[in-house]
Amino acid sequence: MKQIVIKKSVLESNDKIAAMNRTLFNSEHVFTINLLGSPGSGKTSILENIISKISCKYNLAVIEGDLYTAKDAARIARYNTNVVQVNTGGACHLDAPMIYKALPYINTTNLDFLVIENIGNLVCPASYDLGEDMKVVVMSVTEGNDKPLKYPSMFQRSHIVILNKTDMLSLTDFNKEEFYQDIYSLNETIKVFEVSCRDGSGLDQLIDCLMRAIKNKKDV
Ligand SMILES: Nc1nc2c(ncn2[C@@H]2O[C@H](COP(=O)(O)OP(=O)(O)OP(=O)(O)O)[C@@H](O)[C@H]2O)c(=O)[nH]1
Ligand SMILES: [Mg+2]
Repeated sequence: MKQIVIKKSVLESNDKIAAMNRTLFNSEHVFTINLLGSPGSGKTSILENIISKISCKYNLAVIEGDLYTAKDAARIARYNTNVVQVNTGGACHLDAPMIYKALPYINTTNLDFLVIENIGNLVCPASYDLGEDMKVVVMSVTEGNDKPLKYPSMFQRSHIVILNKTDMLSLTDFNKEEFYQDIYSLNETIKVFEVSCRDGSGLDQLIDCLMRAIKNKKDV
């Protein structure tokens, strides 16, 4: 009982800072996504593909969440992208105050698109609003098609699910029919993109969708 009260107050104060982040993103017309998913599902690999195709057209910045290392930020920095590493020191999710503290290190003036790669975890990060426009969850076929029903809030709160590593489909027992049935039973408006960072399939459709959203936010 006591734990429930504490959790509520943490989320309430998180929401206040998330609203401040959102106000900044809206005033600067920055389309912002919270990139979520299990460890190793392919979040950074997808981000690398997004950067290569979007950065010639739009100004992009990245906030990388990691428990202790700067390995993903180092991958992103290779693309000459504005990237800030946030280390949580062991915490299993990013929260809105962490993003608020990172924002002074990003020039949001003339920024079009901000991607926040969250900690690899299908549970806790779903509960923390960061001020983003969209939650985008990455899951890979190697994780098994039962994950949406086992970790429902992540899929209920996301706008997009990226089903990654489709090049490995034939090596797994992933059942696409069950996956689609489960995912739409949790969230009937979620958009699904089947992609592979290995052979590049499906990425153009995903990137078109993101580019439309970036443009819409610019035009608001
Ligand atoms: N076969 C295959 N491997 C992939 C694909 N996408 C990513 N990988 C591999 O999966 C591993 C994990 O990819 P990352 O992009 O680091 O995954 P992540 O979700 O960012 O991982 P964390 O940040 O540690 O949670 C790497 O070895 C990638 O090369 C894919 O579409 N197909
Ligand atoms: Mg990563």
